[in-house]
Amino acid sequence: MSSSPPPPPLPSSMESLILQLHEISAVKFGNFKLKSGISSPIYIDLRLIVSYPSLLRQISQTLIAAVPSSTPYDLLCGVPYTALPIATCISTSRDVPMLMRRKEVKDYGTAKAIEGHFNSGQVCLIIEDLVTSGASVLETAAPLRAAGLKVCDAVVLIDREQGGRENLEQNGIRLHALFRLSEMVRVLKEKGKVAEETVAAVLRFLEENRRVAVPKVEKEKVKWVGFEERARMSKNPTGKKLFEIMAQKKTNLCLAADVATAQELLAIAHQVGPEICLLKTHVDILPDFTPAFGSKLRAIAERHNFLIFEDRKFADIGNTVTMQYEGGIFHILDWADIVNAHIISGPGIVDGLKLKGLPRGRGLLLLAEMSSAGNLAKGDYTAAAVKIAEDHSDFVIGFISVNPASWPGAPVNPAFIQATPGVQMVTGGDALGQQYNTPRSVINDRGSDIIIVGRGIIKAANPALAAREYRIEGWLGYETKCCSN
Ligand code: S5P
Repeated sequence: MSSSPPPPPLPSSMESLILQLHEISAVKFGNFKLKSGISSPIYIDLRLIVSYPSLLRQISQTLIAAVPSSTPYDLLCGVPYTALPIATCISTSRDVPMLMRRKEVKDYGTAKAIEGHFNSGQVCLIIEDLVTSGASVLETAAPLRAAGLKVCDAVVLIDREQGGRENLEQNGIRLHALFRLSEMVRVLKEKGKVAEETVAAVLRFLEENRRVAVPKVEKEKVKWVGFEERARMSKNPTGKKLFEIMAQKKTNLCLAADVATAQELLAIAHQVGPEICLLKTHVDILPDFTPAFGSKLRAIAERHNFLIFEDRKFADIGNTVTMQYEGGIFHILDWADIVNAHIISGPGIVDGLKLKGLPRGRGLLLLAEMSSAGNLAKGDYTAAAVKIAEDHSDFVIGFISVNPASWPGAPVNPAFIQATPGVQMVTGGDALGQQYNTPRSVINDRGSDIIIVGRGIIKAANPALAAREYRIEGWLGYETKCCSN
């Protein structure tokens, strides 16, 4: 038995809403299997309301008016999918910004669980069409809360009175409902829309199913593997060495040494060397490059125990890249432990680079994603990079990635290393499309291993100190993963 007292009669506006829902066949009687697994003699399909704009508007307005004025909120989020149009209507009519939760987080790139702008600490009101156990509201509240939003209230059209209110309350969410299912069927009976036996069957069903448990979503236990073990898993000598250096030096920081001259680069390599596992160069930006550059940098790398990654981003056919890798004025093959490549030209690029690089024990990172706004490295492109890497795991040591935790089949084979650019202590971007995430979000939320930091360090007043701070942040992220294992 429900402990709550019988509700007061519904206002006529609510009765009219119920009759309209019945009119458009959004209320069905029969035998239906619900999301929670139980069989129900009544089914409510509010997806239909998109075909009735004036009803949709009416529902939206009545719904938001049901939220007590003492309930504050900065944002709205509709539970996908049925409540999305309702939330949109409320958002536009009340001028309250809306967020969207992605139902399929199996997306790539910068894909987030939540779309829209918000600040941590803002309050988000959840909009839902109908609540049974409350599971759907909780599924939407979880990523909102994980993103730093406060979720304290949810407003729904219909409360099926099957434990949703209590389950939500236990999770800190107050439920505001326009009406209960029992009220709805009583109105339909009074108006002669449904037979007495049917109403009795529904009420009996409600009585027998007062508490539908929220289905437990067992988080798949992913076996977490530390860098030492991953060093053993890598099939490439440079890949192994990189993991070993990270574990020994306790650093997952890569410096993007995008400074103006070779002289400056060698100087900063010296300063920052103790903090990093990897130093990334763009050798073609150095006006004072000389053939001795490579050996000088290698001497510093050996002294401080880091590897050298020339961010050449090869992109041509296999035959051309063999020449670009080995020849020209830079002779990259001679001094860079690691290079990277786009896969736009297909797997032949990896074959070409491998031809030259593998006999020298070098490694290759594939650009599976990019950090810049509007880039095209996502979806099938990212999946193709993973496939090519698997097919060449003796030479490919990992990926340049942004959000590998969101790739289908994630986590990817732990023998591969994930290195992520677009990192600064605060989120943001530059004027040319670069997008920054914080070290902790890159390592902990986005499933990466290495933070690649350029201007965050080289433009700092004291680059060595800044590098230390990034290293500490990145490593804390790694250690957090170890602890939560
Ligand atoms: O998608 C990418 C790939 C790379 S390698 N986005 C990037 O920013 N990079 C490189 O990372 C870029 O070429 C630069 O050297 C570094 C980022 O530098 P920052 O100054 O923005 O930290």
